[in-house]
Amino acid sequence: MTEHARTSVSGTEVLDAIVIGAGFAGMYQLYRLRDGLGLKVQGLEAGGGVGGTWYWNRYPGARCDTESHAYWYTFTTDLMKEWQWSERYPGHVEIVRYLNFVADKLDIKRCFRFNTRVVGATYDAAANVWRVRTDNGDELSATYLVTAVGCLSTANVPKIPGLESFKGKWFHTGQWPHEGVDFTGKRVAQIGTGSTGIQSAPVIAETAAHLTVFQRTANYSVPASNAPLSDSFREYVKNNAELIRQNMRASANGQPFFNSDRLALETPEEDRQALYEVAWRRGGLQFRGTFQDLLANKAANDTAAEFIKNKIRAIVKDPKTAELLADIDHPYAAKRPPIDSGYFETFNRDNVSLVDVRNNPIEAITPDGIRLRDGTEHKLDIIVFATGFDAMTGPLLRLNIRGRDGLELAKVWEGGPRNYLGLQVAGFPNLFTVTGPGSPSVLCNMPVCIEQHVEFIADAIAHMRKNGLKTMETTEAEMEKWVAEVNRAANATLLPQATHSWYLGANVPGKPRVFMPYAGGMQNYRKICENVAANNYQGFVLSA
Ligand code: NA7
Repeated sequence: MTEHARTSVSGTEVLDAIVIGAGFAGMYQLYRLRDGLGLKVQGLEAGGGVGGTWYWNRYPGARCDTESHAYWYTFTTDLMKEWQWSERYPGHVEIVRYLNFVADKLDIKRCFRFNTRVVGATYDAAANVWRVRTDNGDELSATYLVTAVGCLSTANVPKIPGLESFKGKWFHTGQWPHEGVDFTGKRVAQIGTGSTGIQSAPVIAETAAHLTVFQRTANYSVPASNAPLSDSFREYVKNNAELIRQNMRASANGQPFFNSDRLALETPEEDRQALYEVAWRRGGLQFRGTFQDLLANKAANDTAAEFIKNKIRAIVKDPKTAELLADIDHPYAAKRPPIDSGYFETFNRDNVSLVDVRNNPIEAITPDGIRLRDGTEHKLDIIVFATGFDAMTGPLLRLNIRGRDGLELAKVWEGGPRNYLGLQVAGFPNLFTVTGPGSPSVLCNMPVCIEQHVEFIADAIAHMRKNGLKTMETTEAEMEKWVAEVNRAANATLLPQATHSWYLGANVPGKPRVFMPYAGGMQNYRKICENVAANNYQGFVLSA
């Protein structure tokens, strides 16, 4: 026990901190509190190992859309120099291997209880502790509670009547069986054409007898142009680790590249097309940075949208399928822009077909397959739900968190998430939410915003302990102001124009439509947080 640990009235040890989740965020938070501050910390993780999102998302083709040399911890360049990625975009197996490498290096696995899901967390004001219950029946107490549960960890399986009657097998991509799924010779349905579906369809099609993709909303996608990394690039990364880290921290999206200063609307048509063509061939998320005004101006965005739609029409041979795939109803990158490895080309295979469920929705799942509203029935052996997540709020709400006087987080958020800086909710002292709604989170390269939050939280706790302060809690007034700022930032962009986006909670029936991530840019958000800390944690009430 460290000198900081104390004992509760019932005699059970009170930990300094509990960290929920063993992904990028939880691992670093635990390390930072334990080794940086010398606290007694317990980690709790539902999965059987470290990895977070990547522990669960093992579906065919699962791969990160941030380039590998930017998808890792950068809090120390030592780790950047020791690890070598093999491909331009890291696949899920390699990411889990990387996170295990870091966990072993930092010796943090011994501080996590795996296969342990948190089912409740209640603040005990008299003792100033959080009491956390797990599905193993344990109760743990700690002064500080940090959630590091990720933004995309609560699977969204649509409630389609009849699913329980299906005689075949079904899977959600975010809860993929660790032993894998054999599609050989099977008639497979994939519902969903977001980033996940766009990654999985080409791989499933390679072995399935037939793959039918059920598309509700057509989506843009740009080639990932994934490839093995050359030795010279890996050498470059090693020699330039500090520069890469600085660029990631200075950019709006936590990426190692910067968006161009050029404006699409001020660029002559011929040059504009040439620039898009170069960006298309280079591939990846950088396509979004071809021009500065793509997410600010609809007419500018239209130029990128039309370029991609024309590419789809050129790639897909069957004109009807091509038109369905290119019939995209929202601005480019207003929803998360996928990148792919042969997605549109997949529809040129004889064993792949596309079904429009926008105009002819899925009515029921039958024992033998999927029935559409017009009565058409698709006979199936396997259904893959690539239907996304109850994003951002879902993972937090299912923790069943109660603050002062039994106040339920679910109650405070019934009209949508409200908090300060995405970090704290009034009525929930000493509870910190890493990459909570209202922070840049999913609009940023996740490790970058995670590191910033983890460091902010660790510094705030250090400040409290140094100054003999017992609680840190934001106020209703600060939450109001921050929610207004989150809305202002979103409305300054085209992002809210994708009205069916999970950024808005629109993919989950009944979920409040509130734009959740902070769209003001990671570099600006970082400055806001630095000013808050420098001004004695302005917006938080610190009590002795
Ligand atoms: P997304 O981006 O939420 O995509 C889910 C897809 O599933 C999307 O095409 C949805 O159509 C579709 N969907 C959801 N429910 C249904 C029903 N009931 N019927 C038909 N189609 C449905 O999730 P992903 O897993 O692809 O990606 C999530 C993030 O992970 C991604 O953005 C990256 O950040 C990593 P819709 O568009 O709602 O009409």
